[in-house]
Amino acid sequence: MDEPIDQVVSYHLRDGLALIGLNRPTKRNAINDRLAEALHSAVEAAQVEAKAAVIYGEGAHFCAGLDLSEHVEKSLIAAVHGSRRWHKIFDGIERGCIPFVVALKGAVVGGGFELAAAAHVRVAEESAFFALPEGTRGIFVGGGGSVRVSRLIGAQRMTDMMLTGRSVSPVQMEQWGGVSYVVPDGEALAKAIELAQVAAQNAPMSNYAILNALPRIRDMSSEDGLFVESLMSALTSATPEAAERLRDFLEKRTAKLTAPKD
Ligand code: 1HE
Repeated sequence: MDEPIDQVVSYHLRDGLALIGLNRPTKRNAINDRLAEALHSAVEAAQVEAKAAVIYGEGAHFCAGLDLSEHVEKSLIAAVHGSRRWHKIFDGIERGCIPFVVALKGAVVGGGFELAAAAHVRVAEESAFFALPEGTRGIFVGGGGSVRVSRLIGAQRMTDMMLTGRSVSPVQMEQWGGVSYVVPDGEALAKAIELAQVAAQNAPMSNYAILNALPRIRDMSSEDGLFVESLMSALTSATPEAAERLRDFLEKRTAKLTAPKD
């Protein structure tokens, strides 16, 4: 498949990578029900067709969060169902079969930050700004942020962001652990693609373990986590890919690790 899933989300398959674009730039890629469902379809397609995926925003912003114009019309129960639906869609990103890298610029706000937090690697341009203005809007996070964002940057920093509604710079966010890379404007998508290509080369079982075992182990006691780690370690070691890759190293057919350039 290499066509828009819906006009509000673009989907392109390039050399085993799925490129998923939030495509509602006139509304700053705010997530309405239609965009959420189109994103879900794109994520599902990527899990089947690609070895890794990149999510980015069309236009000057990554995502302005929940579409407030649609939300204001919703009944109490529809709002609960809507939030639970976001949880399912974002869980599909976080705990699926392939790595997701997000390329961030402009507004990474509310639900946009929650979406970014569900991905595995975050790259931000210098123009990016992060905010959780739910408090000022009279609502609360509903896309998994109270779990993912608070674990990513710490509950106290998230509390500060929600109480004050302040914007946080990418450099500050990198210091907080919320993003892993800060790049000049215009370069986030290329960097995200480069990182996704690297992750796509890993053994599939290793990537599956990284995506699915790590977040679960984080939620376990130390004792249970170490036990599951041992099982996962043995399982990955028992695959043919591991045998081949270990032999390649021992017989000096792989590049050595080097110190970082920067
Ligand atoms: C929107 C939305 C939106 C823009 N829902 N329509 N999110 C927020 O509180 C962020 C609200 N948005 C903004 O603060 C600004 O729009 C931006 C800083 C992101 C961009 O500013 P700017 O000057 O480039 O654009 P704009 O003129 O403010 O917006 C362009 C259009 O997008 C305009 O519509 P128009 O019909 O007047 O052209 C805006 O109304 C529209 N727009 N953002 C609906 N969010 C699951 S719980 C998650 C809870 C949250 O995500 S809360 C955070 C919500």
